[in-house]
Amino acid sequence: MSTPNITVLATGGTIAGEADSATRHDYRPGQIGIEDFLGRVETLGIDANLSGTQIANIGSEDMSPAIWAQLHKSISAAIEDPVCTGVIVTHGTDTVEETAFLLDLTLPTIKPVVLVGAMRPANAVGYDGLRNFANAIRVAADRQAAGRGVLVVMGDRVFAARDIRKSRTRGTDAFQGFPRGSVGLVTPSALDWFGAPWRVGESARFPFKRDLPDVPILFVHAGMTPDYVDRLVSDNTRGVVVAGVGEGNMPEPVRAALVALAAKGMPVVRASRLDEGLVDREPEDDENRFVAARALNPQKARILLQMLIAAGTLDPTAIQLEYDGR
Ligand code: DAS
Repeated sequence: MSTPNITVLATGGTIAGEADSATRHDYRPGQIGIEDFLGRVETLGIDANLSGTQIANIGSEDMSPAIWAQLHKSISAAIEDPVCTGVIVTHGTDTVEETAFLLDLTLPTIKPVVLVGAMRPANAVGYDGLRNFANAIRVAADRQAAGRGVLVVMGDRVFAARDIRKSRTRGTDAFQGFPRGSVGLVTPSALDWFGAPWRVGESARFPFKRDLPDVPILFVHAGMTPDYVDRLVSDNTRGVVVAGVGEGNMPEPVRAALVALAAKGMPVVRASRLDEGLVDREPEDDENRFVAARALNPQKARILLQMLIAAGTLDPTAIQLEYDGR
């Protein structure tokens, strides 16, 4: 195999974070610049040409549409560059699932695009960033990665953007896939895929748009009253995602308030606040004009709804088809 040419786009996060000592719990994400980081990677002696660009250096809680726009532009340019074999994006772990899913919806599946992060800062004992990055190189250099959409590499596992979710606040085993688990296992010296690529050569499902419509998430809890809906929805709101209890459920008065919004043409998607919350359609959804999020968690259901509304898709039946699809 010839030496792969990988474009590395850095956005910050714990993988580029530093603490005051190797054992302190508190640290600052986004401290190490891309040149410094790639210098550390070089010491691993991996056979790959890496060219880095600093897109941002933030904790991913501050990820924004402006940074997404820059990232999308840089990845698109790299994908079109015949020299580039694959792309790696370093990213904080808190919102990596949202960035990965947004990119998955708006990039073609021609070359591998792999997001990677770390749970421990660069100078912490047991730093996982370099290993995760070495694994990401292995994935980004693999031709078979290309038809699997945007991927995320964490803790020796490869996840598809649609499935991945951060499920733990601590420890290096902090991610899970749902409804599929991981789609591959990776180490710096081996890569095993579970199954064949499924979206080979497909074009982007949605055009990238920096300005997406306002779609808030209503996090349901016991004792919720309908005035929460009024407080959440403003004149700018174009759709609502419900992080419902159980299988996308909510108190009856809250449901009635949302039915009134849906009757006026505002898309309402029922997701679940549970970590593995598959939400199917229920008989009342037809009459209520509600959509079921299926396996997407609320934060991903929100991104898909923003894309659909931006594309002018407002009909609940048409929206449902997108949530049913892969
Ligand atoms: N500080 C968080 C972030 O940037 C955590 C992390 O990267 O692990 O998302």
